[in-house]
Amino acid sequence: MTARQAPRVLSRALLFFLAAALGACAARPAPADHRADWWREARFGMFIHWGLYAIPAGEWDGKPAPGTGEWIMRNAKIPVTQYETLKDRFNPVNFDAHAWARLARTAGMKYLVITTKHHDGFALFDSATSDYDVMATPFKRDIMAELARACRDEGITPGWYHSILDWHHPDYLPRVPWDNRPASDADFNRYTAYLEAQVTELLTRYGPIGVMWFDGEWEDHWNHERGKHLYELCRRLQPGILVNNRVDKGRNDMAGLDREGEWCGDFGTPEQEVPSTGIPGVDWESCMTMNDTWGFRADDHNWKSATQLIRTLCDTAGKGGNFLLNVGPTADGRIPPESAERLEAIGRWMSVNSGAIYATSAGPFERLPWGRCTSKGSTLNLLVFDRPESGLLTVPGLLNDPRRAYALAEPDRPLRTRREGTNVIVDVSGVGFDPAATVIVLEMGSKPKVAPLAVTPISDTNGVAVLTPSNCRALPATPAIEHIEGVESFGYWTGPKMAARWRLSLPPGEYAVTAELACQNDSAGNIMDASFAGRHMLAKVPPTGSWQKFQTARLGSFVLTKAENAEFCVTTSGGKLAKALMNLRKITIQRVSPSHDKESE
Ligand code: FHN
Repeated sequence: MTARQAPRVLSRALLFFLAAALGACAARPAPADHRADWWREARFGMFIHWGLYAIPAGEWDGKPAPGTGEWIMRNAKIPVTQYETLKDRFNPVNFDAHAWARLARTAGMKYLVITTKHHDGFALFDSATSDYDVMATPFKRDIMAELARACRDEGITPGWYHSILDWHHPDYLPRVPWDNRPASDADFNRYTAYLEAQVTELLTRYGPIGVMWFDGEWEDHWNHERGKHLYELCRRLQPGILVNNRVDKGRNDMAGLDREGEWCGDFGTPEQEVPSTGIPGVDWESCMTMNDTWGFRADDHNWKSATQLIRTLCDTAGKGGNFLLNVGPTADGRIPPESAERLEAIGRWMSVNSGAIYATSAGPFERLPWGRCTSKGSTLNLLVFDRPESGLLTVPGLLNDPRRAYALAEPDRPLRTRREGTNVIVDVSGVGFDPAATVIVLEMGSKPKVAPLAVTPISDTNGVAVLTPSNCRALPATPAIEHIEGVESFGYWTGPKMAARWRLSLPPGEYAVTAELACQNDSAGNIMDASFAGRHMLAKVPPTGSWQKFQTARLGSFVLTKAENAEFCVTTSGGKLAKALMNLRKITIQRVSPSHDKESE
């Protein structure tokens, strides 16, 4: 812990203990709070989206419905009374809780989070508070009870997903647009009591639960006060439980980490993406589908490969986060074969390499050209995606020498290493490479010392530097990187301290700076601060019509009288930010006229 972090961690620990004493929710489990130890060590879990929506499986009235399978009620505009008749057809005769838990275990997953109720309001457990549950179906078996038991038999920690949003319950607000039940009959306090009653059932009837994974917190009737009350309920019922940040209102949309401020929830929940950097001291878990849908769609064949999924696991662990990988079972209770095949392949990889994933922390490198890295004490696990053609693996910026190097799959065969300046070179020519990722272990014997990322040089030929998310520094507080029309851009820029940074070396000259940015009109007007080598350019972010409509804006200019090797940084000026700063696709720095270098005069 650096001195800079100490006050923050100390205050967080103090906050946590104060909060625990007062029954308030803490923003994050302080390091002294060991609730999350098992979860941090687990690194890998199974997400299961299962419910009535698996019956239509993405099709309604003979037509494919837009969107993901579990949203069919909303996306196909199915009236409540029509959708709820699906319960009369829910009879998953092939459901085998032990087979599901065993598949998770053999894949190397340590916990499992299943939808106890999704947005459609249907409960997969025997709820005393509702007739809209699994006991009202031909199946008449409590799925949560069977799965909790099977998880424990297989050594998997059970977790519950539960949706705050509910398109079925008459007291939930807002109504979905085509729901003609009068909103005046709804009482959202009564709905909140119902929600808390079901959560109480889930946390008092099925034994110890590892995680309460809330979702659907984004609509307006749900607020911080309700989220805080729900978080405290979960902690009262099971003090050791972890509750995700979607219990409250602090989530930064799909980027998943919290906006500034003290919000309830023990970990951030990036969705369908991995944050560009890990954030020291923040617990987060990326949840992801194997194809494009959470709930089963018969027509979704866009499966990610096992290699992609293994590399995503390496990416999340390498940045100090967890990976929650989804399966969407069919209506009759089967895990789709494409999902099972991928999980078995991941399991084969984990059977050799789990030591580089479980109980690890983020690696010390900002970026690695050939893969990722996790650390465990003074040991580095290099997760190599791309085999070096020369047979020599360059570990950039590693300033102290490893005591021993070997492939995790061949621990008895030491690998030769040597030093080249600030780099360590490992001879991996004889290593049998796994096409997904090969783990090369460096036993350092002491804390690894790593030099800052090498400078990213500007192109000297035409005096233009183009700064993008792909060549930015991977530092904490970097905004999330999303893809808009297939192009990377910084997004969810909602934190006043968020900043995009690049290493640049520029020769003397006068430079004009422009930005390709997008900003929804109601968020425009914040002041961005672009700086390089002590020169600051302040510019008001213009409205461009939407977060997807990019335009080029002039930021200003600066003069260098001598060559400068420094950081180019874009952030919010003065730390004052309303809503979000902008989406930023690139910064262009154009030399408009050379000027003399004083040293050369
Ligand atoms: O709307 C849900 C969606 O159906 C799915 O459950 C994902 C999984 O994290 N969460 C919400 C979308 O962010």
